[in-house]
Amino acid sequence: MTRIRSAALREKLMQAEEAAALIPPGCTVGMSGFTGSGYPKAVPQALAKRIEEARNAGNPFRVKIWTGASTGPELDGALARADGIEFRLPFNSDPVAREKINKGEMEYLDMHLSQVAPMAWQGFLGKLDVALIEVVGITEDGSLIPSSSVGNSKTWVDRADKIILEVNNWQNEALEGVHDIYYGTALPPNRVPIPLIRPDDRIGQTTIKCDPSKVIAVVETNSPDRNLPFAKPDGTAYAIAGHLIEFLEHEVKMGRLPEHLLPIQSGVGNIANAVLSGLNESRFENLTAYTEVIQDGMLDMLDSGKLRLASATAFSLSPSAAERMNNNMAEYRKHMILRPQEISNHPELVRRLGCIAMNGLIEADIYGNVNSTQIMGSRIQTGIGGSGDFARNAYVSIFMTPSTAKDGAISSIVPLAAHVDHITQDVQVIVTEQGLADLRGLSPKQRAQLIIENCAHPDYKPMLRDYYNRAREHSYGQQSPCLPGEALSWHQRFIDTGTMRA
Ligand code: 0RQ
Repeated sequence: MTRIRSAALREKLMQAEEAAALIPPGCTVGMSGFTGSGYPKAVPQALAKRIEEARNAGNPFRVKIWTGASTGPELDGALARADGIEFRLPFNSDPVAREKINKGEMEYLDMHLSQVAPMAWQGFLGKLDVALIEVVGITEDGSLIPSSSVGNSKTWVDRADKIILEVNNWQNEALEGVHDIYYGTALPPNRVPIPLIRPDDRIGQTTIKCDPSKVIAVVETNSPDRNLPFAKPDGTAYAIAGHLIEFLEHEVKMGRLPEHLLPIQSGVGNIANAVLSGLNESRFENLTAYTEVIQDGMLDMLDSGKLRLASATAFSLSPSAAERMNNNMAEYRKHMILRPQEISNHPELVRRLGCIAMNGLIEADIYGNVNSTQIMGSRIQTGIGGSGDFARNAYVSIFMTPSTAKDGAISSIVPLAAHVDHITQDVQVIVTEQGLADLRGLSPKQRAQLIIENCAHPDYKPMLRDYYNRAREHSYGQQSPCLPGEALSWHQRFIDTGTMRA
């Protein structure tokens, strides 16, 4: 049976090339997709081809792209390679797009993911011309069944002048019913509390409402989500996970966390994924997740039964895990809810539920300010993503990282972060393979000593101690002792010599 149950929308069926031809040069396209799942695959590639042909014919054009978060090589990769993206928000992990951004050839707005939909509604982002959304199917009345991510799809469908749909036959139809699309958000002064009290609560409907008169094309596809595989957890990752689990066990013992913990949030990246593997082997059970993405590690926890329920906005799975999820959707769907990212990352809900936030970082300074995004202060890696949504509002906000990067040439603990995404007040625990620093209730100087002693790599610890001691002597003030002329010299040394080592 066709997945396009609406007869009216079946009439809009066409090839990807024909649909791409309906996207006007210079326009803004709001696409589905979040961390490599549920993004449109055929029309973006056809659009990239059209852009290349136009450039060869001497009529270059580019478009502005909004998404949920990162997508896949068929979208960001293809369009960036064609030099077709003028402006991009709110998150990217595609290597080609990253290179263009870091060369200054593409504008990129890196946003808190929970704020994208509200800001679009507030009118702060400008006009949205076209929504291009991957779905699992279309119901009789033209409502949309989202696929492996929800992201900002609801908002793009509501806000765009025109809509193009990709119905992906690869996605398992059992996804129908997994989603919870909440329609109760409003702009101030009419905003009301969001009625979600437990991670399991369903507060919306399973489909996205869609005005069929706005739909200009429907394209059928049959392609898997394509995400990068995670690095296999190594000794460093296991050591980080070990310190973290010991900390959580201690918190339970002290009566500061309940036996089954509180809903966990786990960020993107290899380290966050490895920590989930550690949790899967821990004594904790009957856990819940109120998080942004369901990664491989969470899938393993669902398999083992350690995780009772995962609420998220998307999957972020390696190719093999995506196949596993897709083939066993009928079982997994009993334990999952996918929501719009405005809700999965909502500060009100993160605070109410008391999420345990666990996110990766690029570098932290000795006072606990965290840089999640910009290497040496200027080169983007991915983006802040949802880490800020969770870190500021979490019950306990944990950041984790190997103590060095690039084979030891870079210390992840530095005198001063070269860029700050999370201020010290939003960072309560820092973990490296060296150890854990519980910063709660500590002043800046107390924090500095603990971070240096517990988290820094032995190669850099003497340098950090030396810097800190001299800052205690010579700093302009003694609240957060600092030597401004020297504090960023570690980064400059790396840029000049390829290592932070003195
Ligand atoms: O680079 O791939 O070239 O080798 O950064 O580093 O150690 O594999 O760590 O995969 O856990 O990612 C912060 C990027 C960590 C991630 C970050 C280089 C390192 C490597 C990856 P290579 P690792 P992870 C909600 C949460 C922001 C978004 C977020 C992230 C690459 O956690 O994107 O938290 N966070 N979202 O070599 C130079 C340093 C470095 C460094 C690492 N100090 N200097 N390079 N790297 N530290 C979910 C969502 O928002 C969707």
